Amino acid sequence: MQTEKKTPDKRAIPCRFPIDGEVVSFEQIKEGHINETYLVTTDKGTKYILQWINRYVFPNVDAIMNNMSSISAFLKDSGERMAMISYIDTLDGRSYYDDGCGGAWRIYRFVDNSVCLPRAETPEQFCESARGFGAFQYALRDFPAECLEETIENFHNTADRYDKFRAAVAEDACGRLEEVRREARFILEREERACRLCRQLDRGELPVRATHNDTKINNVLFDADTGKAICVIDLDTVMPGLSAYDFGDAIRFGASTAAEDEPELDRVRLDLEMFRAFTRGYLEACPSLTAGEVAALAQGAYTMTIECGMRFLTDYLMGDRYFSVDREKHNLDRCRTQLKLISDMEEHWDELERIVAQEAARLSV
Ligand code: GN1
Ligand code: MG
Repeated sequence: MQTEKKTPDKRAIPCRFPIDGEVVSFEQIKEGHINETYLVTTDKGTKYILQWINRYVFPNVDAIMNNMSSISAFLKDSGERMAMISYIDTLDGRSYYDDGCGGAWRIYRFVDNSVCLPRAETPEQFCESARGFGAFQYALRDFPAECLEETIENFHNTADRYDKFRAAVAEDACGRLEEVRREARFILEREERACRLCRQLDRGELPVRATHNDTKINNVLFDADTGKAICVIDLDTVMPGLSAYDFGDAIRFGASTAAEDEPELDRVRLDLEMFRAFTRGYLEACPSLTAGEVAALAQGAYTMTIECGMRFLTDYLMGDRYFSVDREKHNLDRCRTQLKLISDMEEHWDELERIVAQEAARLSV
């Protein structure tokens, strides 16, 4: 017998936590492709951020929550002045609420006077976001990364992403391959170059750090008055990784002249001024990077961009099961912007390397 799929009453979820007052408003914040986020306000005027965690993507919610508590504990013990959001336990003392319909929910107090930017409008803003991510990396420089659980296995293992991509191409589950042959070829031809960081990692040439791994600018909270970065959010993918991943993922999103899903590819370019601004902020805020890590930053931008393009295309081939989509071919449009950025990076490669070297030199004199 078929059982009906239950859906929870979302507005009732906040009452599972010790919130201050009665819920008077409940609005969805449309950011991010994976989890669902809501701004909840009570009659006392207290605001909270409530999140539904996508368990298709994050099957091990306990791992996420454990990683976050070990990081918070480390920052507290080491006396680092790095602000972090703290989740509120449920009324029965759990770190998240299981709604019995397959959903996991967690909540934190909205950070007063903070704003989240969907994109950087100026190099100064982008530089400030880099200071936020750089400060996070710096605060965790001595954190034993191996203590963190991998919340998504092989998340930035580019070689493994290639294997999954090839499997999706071979299966062509939705009959979409014909339409994307050009993009698929573009990605496959660049495998050696895309996987350079993986190989450096295997050879032990780069230190494994506790990294954020999802460094879009909308994962930084800024002070609404001063414009300064307050803290980084969306810590679900904090895992052992490379500093170049954090640098690179931020670049692929924030140094593009257009939105990640811009269908008009002529509008998509890599903005070198933005690239420089992010490099400057990141290096300033994270002076603990080794020379090898600094030398790997431009490659981080390349790897994260092609990897993300490949992930979008893999999902498109598999029927849009991972990233949420708002329109037909949404993942294909997203893939194409990333590949356009890759062409731009190839064209300006020497310049990218030069900018990183110049910004590093600027700090060491
Ligand atoms: C996802 O949901 P959001 O926007 O924070 C994805 C990132 C991608 C990004 C592309 C857990 O992040 O890896 O870079 O979309 N997060 C996960 O915009 O897969
Ligand atoms: Mg996010």
